[in-house]
Amino acid sequence: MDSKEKVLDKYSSKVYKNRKEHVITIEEGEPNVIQADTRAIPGIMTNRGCCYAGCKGVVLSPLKDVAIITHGPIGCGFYTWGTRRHKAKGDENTQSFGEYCFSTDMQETDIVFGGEKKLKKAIKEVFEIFKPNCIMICSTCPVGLIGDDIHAVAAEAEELYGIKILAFSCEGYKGVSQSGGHHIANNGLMRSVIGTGDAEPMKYSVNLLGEYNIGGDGWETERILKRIGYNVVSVMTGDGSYAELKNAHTADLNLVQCHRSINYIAEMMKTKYGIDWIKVNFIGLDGIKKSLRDMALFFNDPDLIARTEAVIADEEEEIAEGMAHYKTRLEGKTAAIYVGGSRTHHYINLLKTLGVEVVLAGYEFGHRDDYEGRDVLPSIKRDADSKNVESITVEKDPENFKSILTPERLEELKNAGVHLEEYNGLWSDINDNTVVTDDYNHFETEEFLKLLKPDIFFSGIKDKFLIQKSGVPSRQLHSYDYAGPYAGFRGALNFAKDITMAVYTPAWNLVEAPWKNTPTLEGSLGGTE
Ligand code: CFM
Repeated sequence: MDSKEKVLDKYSSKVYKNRKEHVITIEEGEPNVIQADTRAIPGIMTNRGCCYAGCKGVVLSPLKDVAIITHGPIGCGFYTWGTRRHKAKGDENTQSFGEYCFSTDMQETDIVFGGEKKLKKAIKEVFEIFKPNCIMICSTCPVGLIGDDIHAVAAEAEELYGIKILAFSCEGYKGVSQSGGHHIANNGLMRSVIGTGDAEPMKYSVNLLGEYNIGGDGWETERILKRIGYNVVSVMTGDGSYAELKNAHTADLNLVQCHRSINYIAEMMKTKYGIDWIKVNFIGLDGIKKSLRDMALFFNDPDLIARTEAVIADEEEEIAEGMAHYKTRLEGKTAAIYVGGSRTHHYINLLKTLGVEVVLAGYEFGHRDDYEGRDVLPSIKRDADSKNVESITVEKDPENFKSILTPERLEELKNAGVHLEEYNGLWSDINDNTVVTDDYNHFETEEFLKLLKPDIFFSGIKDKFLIQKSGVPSRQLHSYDYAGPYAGFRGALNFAKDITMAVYTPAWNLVEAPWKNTPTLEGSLGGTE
């Protein structure tokens, strides 16, 4: 392989001017500034999702006891039906609508004459058939364009049926899934759901924020937390529920798994309820161990600390042999990893454990703080594009506010390496000389495949096939290609097994494209004339 410098030189000559600041090589001792969180370029085959995808698909859908009605043409509802694999299970106390897809299925006549009537009818139908405790309405592009007032419909229906009905104006065109969609959904939950429950506070209680239970990740994380003795009040939002989320304000500590989608909610809960947050990572052995130890130190109970160590030792032993085996197969391989706004960071420590070097990394829609760390936040100038991002302010809730750490304890924690309300970003995970691209496109994917020749590519669903067909195996880290869980100790072993199979089965590299061997028409014996 060419040296990294040469690689980027070659690449730079082809890169468009407006992309130059989005593509950098990490250099030791340099500030490593990257351009991020800008709008997708019109006409480009972007890997990103839309505002509706971020609101309905990412944040709200995993709330299992909520019937979510997509107000719009059927395609939007259909595309967000089951594809993300945020698993959910109901029980005798909790309804689960995870298998359903509710939509108003707008037609041309609704676009011309207005869709509010149809929406009212849909709410009535859902209420009468399913009797949910909460209905949410998510609007798609045409709804915003024709001006249906979904909020008025929701308010009227709430009164009529006596259940919670919330509306989200998350029309796809408002922006990228994260910039528009996550914020609209999360802010709605902060405003109307969190803090409305009356459960009693529990000991060692935590909320798991930014964990969406893709392929069962959240279940594996919860299994470990419960084994140690934590009470998980709510998960926001993987296999989560409206019923649990109402009591999220009673937790002692917020654990932030996906920084991109939820950091501002953690901050708001700190302001409003005094709940501290720590950045955790339950993917990869180093990440899990650091997270569990930080949590134990936060609660500072000798029993909890001892149980944490015992569980770590036990879980690690269970997978040790398998991990060592897969490491022998993977050591020295190279990987490219490019996911939405957090997972690139989540997986790098796991890849390192398996001896895999990351040569190309990036996010679809991470912000500069996801790359460079939260210290950079004050210096980020929000541009005109960010006016689409809804932001709300909250105030201290005198009834529910608590502060469980003394200033002395805070200092002790800092000295022990437990940093509350902090995150150092992707830079702290990756090696010098790694190439990083923000919001990369198909053209760049092809270029990097040729230049960096990774052994495996962790991609999204849109770029996956292009990569596979070029002969490089791709595992996509959004829905895990029907596999998982990858979180926790057992998940690490699943991951090691799956990527070993992928690396040693580069199927498209083993076949010759039929047209490469087909004789030209002139030389063909089988011509039709
Ligand atoms: Fe957070 Fe996610 Fe991600 Fe995200 Fe996503 Fe996802 Fe993702 Mo797909 S909330 S930022 S908007 S970790 S759906 S579970 S995998 S792009 S890296």
